[in-house]
Amino acid sequence: MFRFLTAGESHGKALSAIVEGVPAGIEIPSDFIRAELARRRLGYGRGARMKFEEDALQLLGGVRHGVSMGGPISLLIENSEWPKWEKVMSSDPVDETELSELSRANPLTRPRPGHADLVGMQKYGFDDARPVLERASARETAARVAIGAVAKLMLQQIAGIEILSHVVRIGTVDADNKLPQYGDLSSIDTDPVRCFDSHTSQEMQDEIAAAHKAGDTLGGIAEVLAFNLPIGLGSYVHWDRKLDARLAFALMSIHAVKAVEIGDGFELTRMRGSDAQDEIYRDNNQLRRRTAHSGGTEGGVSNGEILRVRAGMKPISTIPRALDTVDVSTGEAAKAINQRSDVCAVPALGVIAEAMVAITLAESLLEKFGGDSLAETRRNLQSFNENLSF
Ligand code: EPS
Repeated sequence: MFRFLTAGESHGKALSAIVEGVPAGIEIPSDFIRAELARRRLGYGRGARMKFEEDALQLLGGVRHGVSMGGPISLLIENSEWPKWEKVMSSDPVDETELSELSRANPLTRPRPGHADLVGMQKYGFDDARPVLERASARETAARVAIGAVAKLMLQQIAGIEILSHVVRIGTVDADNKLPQYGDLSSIDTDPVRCFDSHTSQEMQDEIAAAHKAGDTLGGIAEVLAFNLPIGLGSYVHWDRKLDARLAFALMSIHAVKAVEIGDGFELTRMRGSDAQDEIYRDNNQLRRRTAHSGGTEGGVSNGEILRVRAGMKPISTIPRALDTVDVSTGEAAKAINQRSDVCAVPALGVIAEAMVAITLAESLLEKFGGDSLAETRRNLQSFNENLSF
C-alpha cells in the first residue's frame, strides 16, 4: 500500500510529509527530488516568491546511503519565508503586541471569491482567513512533488515507467495536438510556459503578460503522459480501484483544478461509437490499439498503451483587480483580500500533476505486483508479463 500525508502551512516553518509503502532497495538520490522541486518553480507567470525562495529538502528517515529500507520515508522542506512570519505563524502563543504591524493592521476578513477563505472560515468557525489560506495554499504542492519524485523513482526502477507533462492551454490559447515523447521533457522544461510547441508558447506568454497588465489571472490545461505502463493496473470489478477514477481523484485534489479528462475525454461524447473506440490489431506478439482515444485505460484498467490525462485549472482567485465580497467582520460590502500573487501557475500545474499521476500509478502498481523489495516486486511483474495469455 502506497500512502502519504503532508503537513505544514504556506508561511510556516516547513512542510513535512511521510510516505509509506516504498519497497526496500529503491535508489532514492535526494538530488533527483531537489531537481523535481526546482521544476515546480519553473514557468512564466509565477509571483515574486518563486524567485527568492528555495525548496531546501531534507530526508529524515527511511533512506540509507541513497537506498530505501522499506519503512516510512520522512521528508522536510523548510520555508525560507519563515523568519518574516515567525510571530504570525508561531506554534506557541504570542503576545498580541508582538504581532507585526502588518498583521494587526490587515485582518483577513474580506474573503476572495473562488478561494477557500469563506467556506474555510464558516466550516472551522474562524473569524479571520489566516488559518484557512495558510493551509489551502498551493505551497503544499511542494510536498506532493517531493513524494511524487519518490513514486517516479519507484515506477522507473520496478517497471521502466516514465512520466512527463506539457502545457496545452493557457487562457484562450491552445497548443496544437502534437504529442511529445519522453525524450522531449528537457526541451519542454526549458520553455518559459512548458509548452511543447514553441510558436504557441510565445502566444501563451503574451496572454499572461496581458492578464498581468490588466491586474488579472489566468488558468489553463496541463497534459500528463505516462510511458511503458504494464497491462492490468486498476480494476473493472471494484469501483474504488478503477485506475481512471483514481487518477481523476488525484488530479482533482490539486489546488484550483476544476476539470479532469482521460484520453479524449469530453471530445468522445461528440463521436459515433465506431469512431470513438481504439481498434485492436496484432503487432508481432503483442495486441495493440490503433488509436489512443481512450487514453490508455479501458474498463478502469491500464491496457499497456500510453496513459494520457489532462487537468484543467481555473484562474487563480487572488486577483489584483479585486472582486466584490463582504467584510465578515462588519457585514458590509467590500473588495476582496489582495496580496502578492501569481498571474498563472499552469506550467507548475503540469509538474504537480505528474507527481499525482506517479503517486496514483505507484499505488496501483503495488496493489497488483507489490512485494517488500524491489527484486520481489520486479519478479512479480515479470512473471505476470511472461504468463500473459495474449
Ligand atoms: C500561494 C501564494 C503565493 C505563492 C504560493 C502559493 O505565496 P505568497 O502568498 O507567500 O506570495 O507563491 O506558492 C508557493 C509558495 C509555492 O511554493 O508554490 C497561494 O496562495 O496558494
